Amino acid sequence: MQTVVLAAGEGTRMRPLTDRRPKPTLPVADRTLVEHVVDTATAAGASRIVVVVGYAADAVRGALGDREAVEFVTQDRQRGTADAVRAARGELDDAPFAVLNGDVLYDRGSLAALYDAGPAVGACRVDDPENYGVLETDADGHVRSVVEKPATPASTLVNAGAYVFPTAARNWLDVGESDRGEYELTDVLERACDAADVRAVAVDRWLDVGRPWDLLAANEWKLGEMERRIDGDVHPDADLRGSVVVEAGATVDAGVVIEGPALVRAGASVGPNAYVRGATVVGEGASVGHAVEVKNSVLMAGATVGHLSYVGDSVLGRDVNFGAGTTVANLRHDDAAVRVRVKGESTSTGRRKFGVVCGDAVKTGIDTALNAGVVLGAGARTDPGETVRRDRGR
Ligand code: TTP
Repeated sequence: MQTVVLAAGEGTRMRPLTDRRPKPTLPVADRTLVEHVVDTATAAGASRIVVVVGYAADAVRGALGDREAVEFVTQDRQRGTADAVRAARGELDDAPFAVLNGDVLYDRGSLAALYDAGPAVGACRVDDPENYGVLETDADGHVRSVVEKPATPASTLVNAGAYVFPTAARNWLDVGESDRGEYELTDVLERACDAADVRAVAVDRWLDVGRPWDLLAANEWKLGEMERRIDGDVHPDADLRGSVVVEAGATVDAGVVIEGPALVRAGASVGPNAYVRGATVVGEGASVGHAVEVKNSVLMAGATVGHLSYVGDSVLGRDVNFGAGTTVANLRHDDAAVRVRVKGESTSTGRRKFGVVCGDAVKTGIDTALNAGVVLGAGARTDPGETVRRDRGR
């Protein structure tokens, strides 16, 4: 099945992590987000993959450059998902085609079922359908309508953003502008539902990686699929428990405890006497110092956490430098879900435990305390001994 992967967006809700790179190139376990999408599609039966690039196109091309089945087309301006597929139209063979978002993870089995089903849309049951495109189906499981974010949803079945369109849909991409000024693929889907029997195919597992805390969930998922592998230099007094991966060129020093799933990437160093646990990635060349605890966090390449620090449920961008004794709070006194500002709006992460988000090259002074939900923009600084309660440098 020829497959179009949409990867031209900027990922504004993911800022500041996308200030210096496009969202599809954010790290998820041992590769980038868009590599997972492409690799899962290939494993599910995608024959050729046309990736639509736009914002920071070279970075996306670079991430996927060595995959033979992949071709690229450019969407000049990000004017919507139907417009993005339009950019790929000239490359499509005269045959049905699939469309996947470059920032949504699916399980392989569900994608394979979607590919087999003919005209189809991936569908999921959710508790809050009013936040999604709601699918109305008939008794045979065919989609009758798609309603975007309805006040009173007709069902709990929602559009999971994966489609197989019939050949003729190449001619249905020229939809009108939507109320929010975009050319939307859901309008193409509506047209397909009118013209053909479009099946709703249940998706077992999917994850839309839109906000910073979704990146933690994405890493939790993909780290959980990794098998234990120790290729790096591990001191005999270190204790690696469960599915821990230490890549060649990484160092784990004496007295370190790592509880899997965890990944220590090439060139990284951990310890001595550090504690790493719960779905953590220590990125390429990153450093976790003496007596540091890191829990359920993503440390991107080159990030350094100085001695006697604590990092929990957090995302640290490239080359972040935490001064010694930096402490992250990841739980509120009232036990409510931690909130984070996304595009200026306070938004619930839905997580009781969530720490901080740091853009690239943030530096904290020694003994900085960072409150739960704080976001530090790329290059932001804190003073020694400072308690940071509000976002900075965004
Ligand atoms: P969105 O999630 O709507 O956009 P985005 O990824 O840029 O993120 P944000 O809303 O935070 O700014 O897009 C869904 C997918 O479609 C995503 O993989 C990007 C892709 N896309 C394009 O390729 N071209 C476009 O014009 C748009 C709007 C999205």
